[in-house]
Amino acid sequence: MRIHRCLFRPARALIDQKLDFYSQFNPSPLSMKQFTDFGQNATRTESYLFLRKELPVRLANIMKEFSLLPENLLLMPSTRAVQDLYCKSFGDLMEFEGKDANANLIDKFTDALTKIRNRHQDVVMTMAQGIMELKDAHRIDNNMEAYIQYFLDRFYMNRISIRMLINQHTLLFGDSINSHHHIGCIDPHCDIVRVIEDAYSNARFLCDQYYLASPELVVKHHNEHDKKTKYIKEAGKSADRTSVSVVYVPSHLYHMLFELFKNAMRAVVEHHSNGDDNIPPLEVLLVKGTEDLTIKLSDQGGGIPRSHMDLLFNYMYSTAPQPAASGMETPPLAGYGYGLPLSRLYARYFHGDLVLTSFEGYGTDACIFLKALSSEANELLPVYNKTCQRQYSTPIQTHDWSSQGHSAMFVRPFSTNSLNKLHSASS
Ligand code: P4A
Repeated sequence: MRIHRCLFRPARALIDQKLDFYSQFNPSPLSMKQFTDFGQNATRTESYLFLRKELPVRLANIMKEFSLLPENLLLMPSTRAVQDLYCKSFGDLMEFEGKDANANLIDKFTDALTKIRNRHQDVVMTMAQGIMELKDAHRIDNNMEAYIQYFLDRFYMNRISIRMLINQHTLLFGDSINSHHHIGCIDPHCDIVRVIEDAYSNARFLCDQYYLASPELVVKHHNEHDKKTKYIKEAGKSADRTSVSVVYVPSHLYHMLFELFKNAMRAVVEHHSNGDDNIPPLEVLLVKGTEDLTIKLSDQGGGIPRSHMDLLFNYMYSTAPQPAASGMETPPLAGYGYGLPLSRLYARYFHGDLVLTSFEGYGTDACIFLKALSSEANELLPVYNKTCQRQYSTPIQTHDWSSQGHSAMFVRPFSTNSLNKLHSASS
């Protein structure tokens, strides 16, 4: 169970020992409310003391899990490069272990975090590269594919969480001027309609450029929960626009919506490309209940067969050579990147979800669910433990349903995704 070669640090053995130590701790998930309270009240010393332990814990948890991947994959140059990055960053953080907080040291710590964030900028692409290297070199069986799917969901979720922690610290305590009313990267009054319109208009721009046509947008919202007084005040400020707001990271929401709008536009425009009929609009329904905030995006893009649904979230299936690398023009709405699986992770990160329901022959509904209450929006984090270790040594279930059907559902019965299992296992 070694972590492959840490090129940059002479003290390999020491790093391995520290990894063993920090991986014994479970990550401490924070709620959105804790993030905002912390952001408003904590000192940079408190932030330093928390992160000095929490970041190594989160890194160590995922690095140990990384090393459980099939050896074939770990031997690929790109996968090794990613492991080396993690090793280096973990080593950087070890420099601060046990050192007393003083202004100078915390400055250095903040710089180190910025360096780590930049160093890991391209990790998603490099991992995808590693998968392509594996595809080229080896046949990938169903087990291997399941391990990789399970791992990448957890690896990217861990990455999202680490970047969130780093961003909070650097935005709150770094040199940059903190923008208006935001708390780090959190908007305590994230205006959902504004983000919807923003994502729509940017996706529409790409769509118009490529197809010379795009669907209109109709937003319906229903705000049962927010106080009527606030409702009226905001409506008075800007004509007929009412607001639905939530404590959230606008960039995460934008990422999800932009992805869903691109997919919907592509499906709708291609489905109605005969030119005869008009392009039907995209419809968004926005609802804030007492527990959930729901954003439903409905399109009439013809939908996709049920048997195809799982593939939309499958990393192996979605890992294809980048068109840009081959010198061809990049189709701007080209999907099948990691757009959907990563968007679903963003939704799940704070205990929400992203669900697609398609009606083949008609269109697709994409729903984003978010927690309406910041006290319930806890980070969902992968934990390195016995249950997780077992995933990498247990072959996928053999069929206990007849498997002559052509539905992907029955190719690998009921193992659509790992996070569902995680939810049901812990409850
Ligand atoms: N029908 N429905 C969708 C797609 C088709 C769809 C589609 C052909 C498939 C691949 C793709 C983009 C669209 C949709 C909304 C979604 C997802 C898929 O959120 O209408 O490239 C990624």
